[in-house]
Amino acid sequence: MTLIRHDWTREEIAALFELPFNTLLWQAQSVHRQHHDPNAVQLSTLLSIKTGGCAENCGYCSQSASHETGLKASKLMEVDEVLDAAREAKAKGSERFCMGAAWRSPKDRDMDSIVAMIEGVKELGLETCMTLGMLSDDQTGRLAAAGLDYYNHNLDSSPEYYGKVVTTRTYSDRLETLERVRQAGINVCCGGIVGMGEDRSDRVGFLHTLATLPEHPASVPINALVPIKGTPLGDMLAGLPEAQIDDIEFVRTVAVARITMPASVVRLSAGRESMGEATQALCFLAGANSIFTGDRLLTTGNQGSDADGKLFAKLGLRGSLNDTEGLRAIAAE
Ligand code: SAM
Ligand code: DTB
Ligand code: SF4
Repeated sequence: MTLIRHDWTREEIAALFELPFNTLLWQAQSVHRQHHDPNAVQLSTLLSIKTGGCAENCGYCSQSASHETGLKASKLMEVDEVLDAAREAKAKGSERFCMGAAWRSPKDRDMDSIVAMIEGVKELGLETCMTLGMLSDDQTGRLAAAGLDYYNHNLDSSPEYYGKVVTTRTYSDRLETLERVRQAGINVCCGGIVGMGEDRSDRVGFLHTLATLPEHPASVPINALVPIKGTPLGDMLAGLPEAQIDDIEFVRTVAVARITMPASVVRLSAGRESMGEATQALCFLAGANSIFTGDRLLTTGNQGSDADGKLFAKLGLRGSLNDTEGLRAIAAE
């Protein structure tokens, strides 16, 4: 087993990015095989349980009240509606149900419904994940007591680039919630977005932050920016197409995440719809072992199960019911 390190330097991570592509992929695949089944991919399904009208101003997001994206805001969904969607996700083979709310942080009055959603989804035999924004100690305790399996809270970029992405909160705010979640014993899901106009040194800084956390996140989503009209970053990309992440650079980012966080499950997340099959196949070779299934992410489209089924058949991949080895390795650190 490769050693799980938390003392990566930026120079070491930059040097990984600079390796010849074949060497990088070989290293990533070697690390991957020591910690994970190389042909199993964890399957998660997303649902937006509360859409739009968010007080934060994340430059990529369709759901911020600061951006004119034409998205209709809605209230928190009823528990029964959420459970219907979870049942459907399970019937389609998904293993984890990820519920996202467009909040800066939850209101205490919403917590009873949130707890009921977690308990109900767990009863269906699915793993649960929530992403609700910043949490207080009390709210984190309630999520843990309800048995929440994962909390998603992304760092999104390097600390230096963060001010270009969002100004209504700081990187330290994010780190604080992540620490609360970790201390409460909930698995951390934390990653970010590439293709926001950042350069490679920002991608190095982003992965460096993740790989030097006290514990590596159990799950690391790597999103490619989905450009949304009316958002600052979506509009930036429309006027500057060369800022779009290059496919090979995206695969490199996945490979470096795999090498620096060997036991984590790395998710090939938003942006798959505009990636060809060959790029996705390279991501799996580079160590990605999770995807979002279904034809919706939160507010935008996703590749959908027909295309996924075809791709998995071509590549001989299968859904993994629980990558327990990766999780055990993190727990044993
Ligand atoms: N409000 C919560 C929060 O910010 O933590 C949860 C929902 S938020 C939509 C979850 C994550 O989705 C963001 O941190 C970001 O990484 C990702 N995301 C949102 N919009 C995206 C886009 N247009 N392209 C790629 N990733 C996106
Ligand atoms: C993550 O890293 N990506 C997911 C999930 N965590 C919550 C969200 C992707 C959202 C893509 C844009 C949208 O559909 O609004
Ligand atoms: Fe709100 Fe989350 Fe969107 Fe930021 S990413 S605007 S916090 S929903």
